[in-house]
Amino acid sequence: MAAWSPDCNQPEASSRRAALSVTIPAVSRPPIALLYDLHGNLAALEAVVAEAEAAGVEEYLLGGDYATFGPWPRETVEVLETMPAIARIRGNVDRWLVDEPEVPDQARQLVETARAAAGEALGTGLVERLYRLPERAELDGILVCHASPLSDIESFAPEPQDGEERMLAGASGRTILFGHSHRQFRRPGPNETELVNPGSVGAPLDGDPRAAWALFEDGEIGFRRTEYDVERAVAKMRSYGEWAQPIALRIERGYDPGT
Ligand SMILES: [Mn+2]
Repeated sequence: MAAWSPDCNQPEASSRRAALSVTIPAVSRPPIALLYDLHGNLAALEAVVAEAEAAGVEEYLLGGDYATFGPWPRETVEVLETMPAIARIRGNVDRWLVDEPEVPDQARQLVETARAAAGEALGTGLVERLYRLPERAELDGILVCHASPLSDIESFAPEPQDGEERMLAGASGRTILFGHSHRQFRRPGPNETELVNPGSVGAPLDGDPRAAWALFEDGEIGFRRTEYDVERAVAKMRSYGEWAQPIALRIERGYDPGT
């Protein structure tokens, strides 16, 4: 028998292993920041990144809707491109840079104007990059999507709704991470899922204008809110003219003035 072969019956060998087990630190990694629905808000992104870095974050999960409907579409995407991302998925407004938007008639004009402004600011290279991002990702068994596993525009409400199981598209027994509604919440979902929405960095719609995001640390998702220079974002948004005023109001108040 080789000299290195383990033998549990030897008290000497087992005490060596016991000593080793306390000197090797537990495997852990830095927390990951979960950022959804940035919508061209560079001021909010900068504040969130500063807070994330202070919390020890070295990697980000980027959940889609990066440029359109915000004050700094190109500058925001340029910063996001430089950030180390463990996953980077596409949101509906990233898809709408190329595809025809699926929106009701009363919203069509604003959406068309905003997507044209974002597309022009980004240029074809960045539009292509955003359009080609994947729709879903995985993070330690968590299913990562933009609005739901089914769709990038149909999403779960803060309170349970009839028929919402359909939006799981067969997913069960796991955490579903999604954004899109710009409302930070978590609750049990159908099929033994946990539904987690970190909220929106660039345009929260739950009445709190502070940037919303989450920190994934030691297997747990913790919600965060970060104060930033809202007035700087509002002033820049107003500078685009009449069409941008509803967007400026929504950034300023943290809810949609039309609802
Ligand atoms: Mn969206």
